[in-house]
Amino acid sequence: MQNSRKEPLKLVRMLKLPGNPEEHRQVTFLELDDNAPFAVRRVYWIHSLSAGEVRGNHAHRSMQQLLIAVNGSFRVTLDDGKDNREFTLSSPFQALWVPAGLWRHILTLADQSTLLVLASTHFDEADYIRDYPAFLAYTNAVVPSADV
Ligand code: T46
Repeated sequence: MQNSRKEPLKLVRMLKLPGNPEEHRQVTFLELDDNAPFAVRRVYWIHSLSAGEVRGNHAHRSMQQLLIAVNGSFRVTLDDGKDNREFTLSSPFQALWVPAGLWRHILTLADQSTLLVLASTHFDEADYIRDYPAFLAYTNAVVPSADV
């Protein structure tokens, strides 16, 4: 099993991306074979965001993601139905790996923020759980697995 549904909150990682952080000729890159924890099938970006704007408020059944604040900053809260962890995304040199099975709440902290998302699957509305009580029922129904 590629992505344990048992304790996905423990799998969350902030990855440091390679690049040139010097003031001139700044660049960040991600060699997909080496730096991505899954095969990337889709890329999208959420842009023109204003401070205080909230995105997310849903979970994915199977999709994994890397979240990168290419501009501005975000507070990302990940919730497994029992516990939660908060992360601040404020540098293009960071990527937050979000495994499947976590409720995400994404608060924009600065005007004109842009969040780049690398996803493990094509778009499929059936992969979303957009209702929190339904998410809690889903997490409680997960059969414990020894796989990671
Ligand atoms: C996520 C967070 C971080 C598509 O048709 N195709 C796509 O690839 C995407 C990403 C969205 N859509 C449609 C689905 C909705 O009707 O665009 C509309 C807005 O999407 P949503 O309300 O899900 O937007 P966010 O910003 O709350 O969530 C998005 C992603 O959907 C989601 O996977 O984890 O970014």
